[in-house]
Amino acid sequence: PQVIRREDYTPPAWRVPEIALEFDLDPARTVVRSRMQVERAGPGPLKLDHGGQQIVSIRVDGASAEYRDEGGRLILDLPRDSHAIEIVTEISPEANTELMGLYASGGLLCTQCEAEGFRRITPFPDRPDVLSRYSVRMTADRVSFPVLLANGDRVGGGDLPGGRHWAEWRDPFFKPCYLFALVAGDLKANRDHFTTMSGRKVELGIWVREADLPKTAHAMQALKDAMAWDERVYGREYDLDVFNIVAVSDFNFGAMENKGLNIFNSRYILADPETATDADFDAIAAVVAHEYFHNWSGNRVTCRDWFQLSLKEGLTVFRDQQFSADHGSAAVERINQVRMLRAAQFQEDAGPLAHPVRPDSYIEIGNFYTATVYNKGAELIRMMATMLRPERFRRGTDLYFERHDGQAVTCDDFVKAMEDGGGIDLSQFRLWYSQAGTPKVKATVRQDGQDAIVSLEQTVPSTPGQSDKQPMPIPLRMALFGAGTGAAEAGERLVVLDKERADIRFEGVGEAPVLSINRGFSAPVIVESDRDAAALALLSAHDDDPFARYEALQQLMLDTLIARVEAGAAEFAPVVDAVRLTLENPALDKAFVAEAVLPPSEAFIGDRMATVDPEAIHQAREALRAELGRLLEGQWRAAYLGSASNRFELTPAAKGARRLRSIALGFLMAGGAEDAPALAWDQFQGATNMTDRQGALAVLANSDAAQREDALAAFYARHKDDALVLDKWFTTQALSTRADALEQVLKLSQHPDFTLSNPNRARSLVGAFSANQRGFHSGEGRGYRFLADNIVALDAINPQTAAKFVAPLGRWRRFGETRGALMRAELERIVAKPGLSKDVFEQASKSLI
Ligand code: DPP
Ligand code: ZN
Repeated sequence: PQVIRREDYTPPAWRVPEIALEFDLDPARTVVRSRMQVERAGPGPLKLDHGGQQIVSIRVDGASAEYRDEGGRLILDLPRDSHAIEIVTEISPEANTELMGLYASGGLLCTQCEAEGFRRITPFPDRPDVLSRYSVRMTADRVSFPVLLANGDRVGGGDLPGGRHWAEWRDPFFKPCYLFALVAGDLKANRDHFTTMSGRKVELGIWVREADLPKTAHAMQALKDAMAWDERVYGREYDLDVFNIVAVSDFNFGAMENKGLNIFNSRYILADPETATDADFDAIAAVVAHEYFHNWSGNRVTCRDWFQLSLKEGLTVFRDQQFSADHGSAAVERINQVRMLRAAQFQEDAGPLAHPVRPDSYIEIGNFYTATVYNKGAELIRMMATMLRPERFRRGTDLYFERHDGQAVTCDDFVKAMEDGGGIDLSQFRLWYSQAGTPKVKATVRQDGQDAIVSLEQTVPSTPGQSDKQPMPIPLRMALFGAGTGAAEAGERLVVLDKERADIRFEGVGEAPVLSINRGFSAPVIVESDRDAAALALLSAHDDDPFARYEALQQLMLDTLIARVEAGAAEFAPVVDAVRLTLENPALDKAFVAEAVLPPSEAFIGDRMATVDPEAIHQAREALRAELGRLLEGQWRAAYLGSASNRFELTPAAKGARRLRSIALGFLMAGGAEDAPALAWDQFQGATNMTDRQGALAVLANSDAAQREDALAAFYARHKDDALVLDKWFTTQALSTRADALEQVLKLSQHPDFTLSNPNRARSLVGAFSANQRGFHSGEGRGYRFLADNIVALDAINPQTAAKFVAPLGRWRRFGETRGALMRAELERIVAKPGLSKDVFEQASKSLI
């Protein structure tokens, strides 16, 4: 397959200022007529990407035209500087299992065009730097498809003979074709409105199947909150008279920011207390906000080419993170963001698929919707914001939006706007966009008379294709605390480590102070320090930065668990004491306590070890959980009973209480409290909301309790008709920490409700299981074979989603010789498969290197 390189970028030879599309919609056979006005922008023929659909006719200025087909591209040599092109094609939405382009989902017809799906609808220069004004006319059966939606505003519609009807939409804004969307179906709207800061009224609609209407209130509130927030925090106002969202059940991504017509995976819209957990509610608000924010960071200002994907995604993730922090517990939000970054992005950065935030090459762009582009990209924006401080950061974003409105630009254009608007030199900072790999910072403290000197040293590891790295500017928020007292010795300072080494002097501090570093996780790096258990315990009890406090306890647990795995023994006492103090500290809120007392995940422990022994890690972590459960039984019981709720509320306090309740239950179970299984069963049975019910189910599913089977069966019986909840049933079992998880998963893959053709369901079992470190690596390679079999099977249906499942096999170097060889063998088997998609080929072949 062909490799696309960033350095080969050339501007398009032809612009397409206007396009009028006509869809004669039918699930089996849809006719698409495209009329484009094209204008020459440079030398060369007109190149139209196409997705292999049937071409009925191509006419240039009214006459049938000559064209050649060069590997998926139609080439038209055009004599003049401006032409009218008309193309008629035929597509079959119901045969489209890739879910890219126009496809059918649960009786609806809908589109997904990012990144390169538009070409599967009609031949077009399918690249984000070709901006057009769209008008869209749809005709369809009136009974099956009473609602017809597209981007922009509805400008007309009416009935037609033969039981059909039509509607026409126009979008006044220039946009790239990846933001095109249409939806046809039997949908009902939750309608509301929002008045913008300049007093314009915007009609809002969330379109779902009628039965799902009661589950749209939370998403609607999130949308209105997001609209108000973007005005307040970034000065960004919405620009059309309508904003529609549609929920569909078959979707490759989480959601899509099409101009004025967002299309969502239903899991990020539908929620009520009976079927959605608190985490689901939070994810819905975050994704609704994310897609809405794209209207400026992505749509008004878009990407020049797909190498610049982080321009819109990194910035928009950062914006949705800020939104979530402002609407909940900022500390817990940050903890969750970092947990996610470490679980997905640090692993990616440390493996064969490592790539810079702005990649240099790809085979299939679908493979670059990654944690690096999204989440590390967001951390880059955060570092700039930290160095600039809020006011100058805002001047930078104002300049960015003003300067580039209506343009398709690069990551470098964003950085330049930050420099010009914020007044800062970011020349060296640009390395963060081009160098892959997670930097390591070594930090040590020594005394120098009355002063303390913090010595910092950075290294950036080599990654595939990048061996020689330069030092990057790393903004580190740090402070010092008195060793005996825990009192602040030196107030917080922002130090930018921009060389390989630096010594930072803190003047006039007491004896042997304790270093608090990377507070708030100010930089996406791994810090290695020589802080011992006592120092970490001190920070865990006294640090005034909540993230640093969380981090200290995590580090203490991590050091302890690694020592346990490596040396076979380690003192648990310091961890037990630190957890006790955290549980007994009345100044801490429950949401924070719940996150702080959780030991690092098995995968995260593995990431810090040279060779991962999943079973040893599991045993060590379980031993710690058992000890904590046993020795702090009274505290867990108090936390459990003190967190009962009688009324469902979505406040941070109520959510924190529910979280702590299920975590306390888990520790009581781990500690072997005799009544724990009964408590779990009672919580499961008596739950008035999904958070409590699933929390109890997970505790039981991980246990040998007699109630386990009953709980799983009851959950299934109660929710079997709700696909999103049934996904949870699969996931809970796929993530089970029990020794038989693999056997259970193999069985579940034969369950009548399991299917690969729905991406959510595929992810709920296959994707979830590959993240279960103990289960996936058990069974002498049978877990690997299960994953590979499913990748190959799914590749025939939906290559983009299949390719997302490859990464866990690519971690073969980390799991020792025996496991490594078995993992490699599966990758080789995948690569050898005839007819493999380029999506899976790229991920599997790169994973072998
Ligand atoms: N652009 C989408 C998002 O991340 C993904 N297709 O919002
Ligand atoms: Zn996005």
